[in-house]
Amino acid sequence: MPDTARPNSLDAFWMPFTPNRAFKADPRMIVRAEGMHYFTPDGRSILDGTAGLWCVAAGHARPRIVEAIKRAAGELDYSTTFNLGHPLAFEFANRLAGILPDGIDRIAFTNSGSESADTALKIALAYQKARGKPGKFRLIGRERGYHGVNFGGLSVGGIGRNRAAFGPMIGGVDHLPHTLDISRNAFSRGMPEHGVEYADALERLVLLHDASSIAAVIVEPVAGSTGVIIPPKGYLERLRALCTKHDILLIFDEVITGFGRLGAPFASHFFDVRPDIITMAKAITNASVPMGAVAASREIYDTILEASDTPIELFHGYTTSGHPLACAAGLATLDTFREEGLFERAATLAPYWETALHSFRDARHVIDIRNLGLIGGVELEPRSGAPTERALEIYRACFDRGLLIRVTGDIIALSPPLIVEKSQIDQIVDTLRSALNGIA
Ligand code: PXG
Repeated sequence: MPDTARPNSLDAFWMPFTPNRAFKADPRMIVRAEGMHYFTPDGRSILDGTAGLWCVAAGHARPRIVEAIKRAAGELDYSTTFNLGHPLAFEFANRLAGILPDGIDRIAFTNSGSESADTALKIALAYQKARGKPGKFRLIGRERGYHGVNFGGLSVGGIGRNRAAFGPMIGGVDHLPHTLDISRNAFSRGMPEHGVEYADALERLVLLHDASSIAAVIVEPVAGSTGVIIPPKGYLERLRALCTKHDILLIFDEVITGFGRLGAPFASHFFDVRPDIITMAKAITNASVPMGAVAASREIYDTILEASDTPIELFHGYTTSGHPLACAAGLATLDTFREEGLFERAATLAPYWETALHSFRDARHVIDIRNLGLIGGVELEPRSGAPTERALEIYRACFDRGLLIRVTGDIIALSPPLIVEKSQIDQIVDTLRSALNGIA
């Protein structure tokens, strides 16, 4: 076991979204990863059923990506992209433009999904001002939406617990209803039949606020963090049509759905619905170096540049926007995806994945199963008086049996790396079933 596997103390690291007291009393450590697996300090292998945190899409420690990062670190460790260029940033933006939907190809780099959400919201506001409509300032999110933890994304986000401690949020925000409707859609395979009309709530917000005050709507095409909410058939199309009708920008947060998760480069391709802005992060570098990005339509970019009465057109950016190591990792990630057919692989595996997941239909405690591409959600009945406990026990039981899953509330979320083999899908399902059978 390397020394780093035995830190002297766990006190100093304030862990994110973690019950720090409970974790530090009973820690679980990871020291290495390769392909589909993590390894614990005592050498146990853990099958990664969640691609890290929806992000290690091409599997762990892929040699091409590792080499690219090493090479970049030795060549150009850092150079600002404020008024100075380095080739990798332009090259990576060009390559991303090549896999994004046509015309959504002006790319700003960030360092995370949260920064991408806030960047996208700011671009939407700047665009409305640039086209002479500064009164269009409202931002519409959705209940149960997750757009990270910074104030913009938090404000349009729809997870009460994430917002509760942090004051009034930014002004001028409203929310659409979420589309999870277990009473009508339980155990749907793929996109649920019922709920297209949830999009019509935008008409009500337009009546309430007037379209002349609304800048943008932001949604995840498939909501991940709040427990895998698949859009009802026709919902995204209707939302697009209503945004167009009322001259409102549509932002797709593709931090989870981007980079092949549904079997196409982006969810925009998969659903054949064209937003005006796409945010991404996570798998953009296979999570090997932190990075995010925002792709805006040419119309948005050109409008903001042409309307600017100052040399700098958009007063926004981060010290490490377009960091050389991240760009190198991103380019190598795209190469790996292309060589191994990973943009399409989820589409090939989706039928097997769907059948495997829905084998839980009669398992104990299971009240709904949701799937699309290589995403799966298994919702459990909460234990009476102790919500979330059952799912947490399942999480621990799976880890002890050599499988990493993700739980949120009483929902199990699954999103294996796109390189997963069918036998490993079987292993995920068998392990989860034995964990479900073993708890009260
Ligand atoms: N948008 C979406 C759609 C996300 O899923 C973010 C933005 C924020 O990304 P950063 O890089 O700032 O974390 C996310 C992040 C989970 C889980 O358990 C999901 C995320 C983060 C942590 C946990 O599903 N998604």
